Amino acid sequence: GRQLHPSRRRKLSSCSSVENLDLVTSPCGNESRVLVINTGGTIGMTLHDKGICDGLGSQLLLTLLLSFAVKLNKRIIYTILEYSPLLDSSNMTTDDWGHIGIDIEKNYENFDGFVILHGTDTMAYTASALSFMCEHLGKPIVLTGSQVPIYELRNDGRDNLLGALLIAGQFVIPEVCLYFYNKLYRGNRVTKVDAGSFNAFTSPNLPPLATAEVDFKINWDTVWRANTTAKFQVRTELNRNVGLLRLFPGITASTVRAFLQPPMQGVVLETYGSGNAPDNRPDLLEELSKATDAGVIMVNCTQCLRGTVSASYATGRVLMDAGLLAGGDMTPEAALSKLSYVLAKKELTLDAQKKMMAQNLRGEMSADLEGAKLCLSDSRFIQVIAKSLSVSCKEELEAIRDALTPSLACAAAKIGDTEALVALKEMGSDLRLGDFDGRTPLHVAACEGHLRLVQYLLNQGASVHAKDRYGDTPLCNAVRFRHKEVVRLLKKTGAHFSREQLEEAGSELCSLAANGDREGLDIWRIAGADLTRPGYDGKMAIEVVSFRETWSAVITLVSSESLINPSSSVSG
Ligand code: ASN
Repeated sequence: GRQLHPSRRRKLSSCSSVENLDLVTSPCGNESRVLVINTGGTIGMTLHDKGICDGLGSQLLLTLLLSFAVKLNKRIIYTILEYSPLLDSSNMTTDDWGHIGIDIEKNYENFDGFVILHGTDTMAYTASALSFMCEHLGKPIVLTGSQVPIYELRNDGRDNLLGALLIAGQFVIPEVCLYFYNKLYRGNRVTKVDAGSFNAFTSPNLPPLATAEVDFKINWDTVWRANTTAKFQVRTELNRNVGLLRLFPGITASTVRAFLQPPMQGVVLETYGSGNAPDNRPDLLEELSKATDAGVIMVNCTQCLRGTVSASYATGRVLMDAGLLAGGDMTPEAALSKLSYVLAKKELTLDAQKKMMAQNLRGEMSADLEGAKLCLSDSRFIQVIAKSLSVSCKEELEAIRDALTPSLACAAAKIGDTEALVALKEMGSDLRLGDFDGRTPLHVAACEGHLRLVQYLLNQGASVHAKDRYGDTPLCNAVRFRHKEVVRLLKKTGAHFSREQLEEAGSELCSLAANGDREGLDIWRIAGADLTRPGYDGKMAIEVVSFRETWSAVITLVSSESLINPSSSVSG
């Protein structure tokens, strides 16, 4: 059975052959699942007399893709959820963002990644909004679409879709991203810059997260690291009383006044250059001050495509004086949707909302990192290695670092040496990376039960969804080695078993029950296993508790909330 929750607006693609597609099969047991949500846009449209309209549906999209032969060492299963009606993205509203958010939340635990097919016109807005709405995201969400419908001979839809599908199925990039024309961008950094080119998007202030050449090159240093141990959730409430106001020479105070009237609560002011506005226009500045005094949150973003607002010009300072917040290098799309998200948090005071607006929440603005980055050559460790191998150039040093440090980090995690991990991190190593078997320091720390270290790694952005070459996550490891507190912490951070793991758990549970292994059963329960899941012979764990064994196993099973009919099972 599908785990999807169709509603009136959303339905699964009606063709069952498309519902689950194995893009690649391989002898390796490692497998991942991707949910494709088709919202509409040019990518699936056909040409009619009246112009481009109508959705072709996901069936054709994926049928086209099946002609691709891809060589991967894992199997990716795609499931499609198609909205009805399919929308041109110009027709989308904040409600549609909410629907997408709800669908991702409902299906979060059943999939390793998500692809959203979307029209290009407002894709940057949707990507920005989803990036804020998705709190504590641990899996990739990749938006894509195309300039030319996929059914046309020359089109960009096929490449964009295939790239997005492969990225979402292969890499744990815990961000809302946008994939277009061979590049993966952070969703809240993009803007549409070209109506007639396949290269329609750019990310002016942040390099791409990945590029698709012969291989995908992931820029792991840029990928966002979650730094909390909280579970994924989607905030669908958004405040619609927000707006974008672009300054232009000669703008009148009455235009500004009219724009800032209630119920306006949040405004992105698009200013000149590095955040400048006229400092010889008291009438204008007064309108802005009046609005901020009345509680409207105003953010200063530049009209320039690239660059950041700075307070070094007098013409920029006047806006600070008028109560505007500096928007750094945020795109107007990101600033607007951030306002919409923050203003909907009614539990926060106005000051707390302003503070939140000024913070970097999802990598939407660059932090001032001056002096914060430790140079690779500062590291004693690297210096010693570099000397003994007689290398000196930065690229060689980095290659050595990247080859050695994942294994070193795993070794440090094994013995619970947080200091060694801190040192490795300071010299630029990425603690999220896996060794030759795809085992990350978090896997190792989970096996060993080093709770503090697990917490540290999670704070450093380690992914609870990382799979080693055997398909095991840190949660599987912690359960296997029975580290209850680690299991609790990983669960709290959003770790969960995959659908297959849950399906296969029945036999393991039965064998634990047969041995009267209460502790074993208990840890599976904490980790989220369903204790009523039957084993390979159709029996539930409760039915195989041996008479010889203690009653404790029975007690564990009976006290499990998930047990359907405890009284009849026990009395039997
Ligand atoms: N109008 C279309 C849309 O945004 C443009 C496209 O997808 N290329 O839905």
